[in-house]
Amino acid sequence: MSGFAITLDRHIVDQERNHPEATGAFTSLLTDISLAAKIISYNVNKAGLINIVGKAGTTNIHGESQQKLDLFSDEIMIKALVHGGNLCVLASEENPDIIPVPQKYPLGKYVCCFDPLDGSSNIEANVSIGTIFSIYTRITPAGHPGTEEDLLQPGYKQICAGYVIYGSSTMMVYTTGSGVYGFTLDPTFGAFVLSHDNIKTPKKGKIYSVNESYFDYWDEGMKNYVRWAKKAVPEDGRPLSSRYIGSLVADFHRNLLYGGIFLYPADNKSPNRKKGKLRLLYEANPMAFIVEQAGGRASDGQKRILDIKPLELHQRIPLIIGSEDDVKIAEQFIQGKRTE
Ligand code: AHM
Ligand code: MG
Repeated sequence: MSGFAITLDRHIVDQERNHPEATGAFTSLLTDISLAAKIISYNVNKAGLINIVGKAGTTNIHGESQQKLDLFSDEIMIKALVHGGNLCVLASEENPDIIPVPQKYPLGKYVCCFDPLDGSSNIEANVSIGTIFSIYTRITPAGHPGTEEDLLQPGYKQICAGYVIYGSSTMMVYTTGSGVYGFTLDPTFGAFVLSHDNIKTPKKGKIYSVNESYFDYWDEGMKNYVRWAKKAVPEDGRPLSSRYIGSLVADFHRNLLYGGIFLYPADNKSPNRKKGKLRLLYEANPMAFIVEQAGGRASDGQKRILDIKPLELHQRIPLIIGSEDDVKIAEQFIQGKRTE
């Protein structure tokens, strides 16, 4: 290897240097997130060996059964992030309410939303899962605890978003609004090392990722899009290939690198799925920020995800995300502007 490996810590410092007003708090916050990621990664890797897989016997606000590793990861994220004096309030997919910073710690100017362990229903099958996070600057006055208002900002106000994928290797992918960078955890010395510089997603892909078992519950536009995607028209690259892991971080990461589209639309399977399944704050917004920075596109089928003003912490949103051309075509079908 020529030169010195670029570690995540070094990369973050370089990014912060581009902002003369920066105080180092942002670097410190991302370092805390990467520490939590290493601890979660270590435990995910040895999950089968210790009594940490399986259901915890509780459900979250969405009525979904919580896994022991969900709760463990949630606790690790909170403990790693609240002590540093960088945050004023947090929100997690696994917690019904906002998470205040305990009084014994100083308050900071940032706000963090996260999904501690996305795709956790796949844990026992050893499928890749991940942690997703999103950072904003507070909008309420400094010196007081942050409020829900700080957390309910539209996605375009994110100053940073990222995910950690616990796969065949552990990777962190993040953006601060000037490109997308991927770092692989080198287990020999415990550092994330730059492995994917300035990631750009292909303008058009060959993959569509969707849980097609909900086909009968979709509206006609969505059905027409999937009919179109699977139709054999070799001259325009169809049929697209179907790939669906059922773990957003893994499906998104593959499509980001190879090109393609991921869809989790609304369906009428049950009343709480009228806006899809995925959450705006913890899943859609961070992934939308990343994909746009990589040259892709994200919408709910009608509007850009990043322009949507959240109304509640656990708001669900249909998510159509990936290569620009593919997402544009899906939007045309969903909006009824084309049927074939
Ligand atoms: P989770 O946050 O409870 O893990 O749920 C989100 C996951 C995503 O990772 C994935 O894209 C989706 O749920 C899969 O849902 P389905 O099983 O309905 O296809
Ligand atoms: Mg999730």
